[in-house]
Amino acid sequence: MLYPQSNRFRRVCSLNGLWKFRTVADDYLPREAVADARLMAVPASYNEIVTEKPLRDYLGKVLYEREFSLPAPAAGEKVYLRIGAASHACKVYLNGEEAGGCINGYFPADIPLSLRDGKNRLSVIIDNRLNFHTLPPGMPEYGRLTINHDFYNFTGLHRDVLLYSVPEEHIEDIAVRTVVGGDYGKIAIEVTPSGLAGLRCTVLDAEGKTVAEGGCELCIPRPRLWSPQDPYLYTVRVQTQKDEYEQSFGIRKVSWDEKGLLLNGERVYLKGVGMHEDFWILGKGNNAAVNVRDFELLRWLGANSVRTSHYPYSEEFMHLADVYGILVIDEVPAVGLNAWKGGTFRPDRVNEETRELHKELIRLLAARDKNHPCVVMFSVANEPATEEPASRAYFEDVIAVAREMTDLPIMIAEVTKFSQVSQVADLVDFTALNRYYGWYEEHGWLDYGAAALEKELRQWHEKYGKPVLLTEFGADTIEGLHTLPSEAFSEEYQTEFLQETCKVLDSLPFIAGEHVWNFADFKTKQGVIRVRGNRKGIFTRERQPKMAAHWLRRRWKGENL
Ligand code: BDP
Repeated sequence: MLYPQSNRFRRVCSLNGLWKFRTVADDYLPREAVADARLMAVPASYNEIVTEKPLRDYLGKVLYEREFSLPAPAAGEKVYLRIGAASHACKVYLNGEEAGGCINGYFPADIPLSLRDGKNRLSVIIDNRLNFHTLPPGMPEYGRLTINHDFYNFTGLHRDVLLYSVPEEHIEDIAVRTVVGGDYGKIAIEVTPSGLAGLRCTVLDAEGKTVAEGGCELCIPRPRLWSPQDPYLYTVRVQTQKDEYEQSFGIRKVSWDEKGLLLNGERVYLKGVGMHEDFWILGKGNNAAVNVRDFELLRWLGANSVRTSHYPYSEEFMHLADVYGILVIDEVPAVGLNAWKGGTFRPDRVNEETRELHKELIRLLAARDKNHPCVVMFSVANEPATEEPASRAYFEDVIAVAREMTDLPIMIAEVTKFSQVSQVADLVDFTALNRYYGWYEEHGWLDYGAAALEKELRQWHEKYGKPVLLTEFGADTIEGLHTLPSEAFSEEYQTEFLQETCKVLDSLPFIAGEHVWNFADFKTKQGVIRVRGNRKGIFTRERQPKMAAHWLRRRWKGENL
């Protein structure tokens, strides 16, 4: 699974822009060119673009369609369609014939196309309904969708749609494995398929100078290691007789002990945020400007890490994390596996079928992100109902697959209280807790909240002996609302909430990091506790700082700013 790239053997052509769009019935097949369509932007969700409420909240199938033509292909050249992500599942048709599809809303799909001369008609049918065998799960009832995850059910072609060509005998995949030791960095480059004629690898430094060349086993003397302080990237140019691809990578070593994470042998305390792919009008549409703004803000904050809560983010985002030196906890879209009345892990709900998909998505994520030095941990779920006995067998299986795929540490963000007893706490490497003392509990009482938090953190650590990450803590805050003394929803309250929580964290030696919930305000389903979405952002949805962001910046930069 290589990101499309153009060079003397490969071509990439973007299909982003304006597509025809409409809702369609469940049995619709795109035999003819669509009639009665309107225009829709790609990549974007359609929900915040349209003005009609029934369409914004529509549940069912929608069609995206457009025509394109390409110059005649070279002999043997193959053309693929890359859909960066379509939420939640899609089927792709070329000239009315089914060509492939995506199995989940947060992963890329590469679909081979047999083009005809002249104009080709591409139709993508997206279904935004969730059920107990999708991730995240949901329950459509009476034309509405019940979801137990806290972000809007955005729908659309969310990431870039590209056409790309590769030569007949082409490089399908590249995995760069690095080993750091003493004065050298050993690099093993695994190229798929094996046995391509004339295979040759060249490692270039950031200035484009060759530092190693030859076969697939190379050695770089005195390598410059990748880290948040120095996010140094190398590139390997893989050449065969018929093809070529340049893959960036970093050299770094991740390990961990009972106190937390180590990068290149040095302790790193995680300072950062949980995020969302979410912005005005675009919804979950990938946008380079928003992505770069987000990384500029992370740098401004002095953050060193993020969690891709609650699903894999775009490949473009992951590349920026490599470049900006932001460590990533990579999360699969297993969110909302809790709070179902009558239980979650049941034969008729989140069951074997869900588990098989969950395992497949872990495989896909590890495969997609294997060459990103930014990824330092995998999160296999957010807040599942781990107090249910049946969650044990489910996660034993899921985590076993994650262990096959990666040597990196594995966590589950837990909402289960210590007193409820998590059935999976011993299976993971880090205890990761999402806690809202002072907000959902002890609301308005920061001192009681802090005491309750400290007690619970100590209990988890005493029992399981693992490093503890506070993966979520935060308070909804309406920007511009000020109160003295502080009161919930004011900027003062958010700042004090973070200050009191951080005092607790600073007093405990086993805390491995803190991730504030959330980086920015984001859209959710409507609800009595949501004033135009979740407002726990330290930045507003337009990415301007609230008071708390200034305080965090001082804390994380450790400077007297
Ligand atoms: C946590 C969830 C997160 C929510 C947050 C909240 O992990 O997705 O947005 O609560 O309620 O439980 O703000």
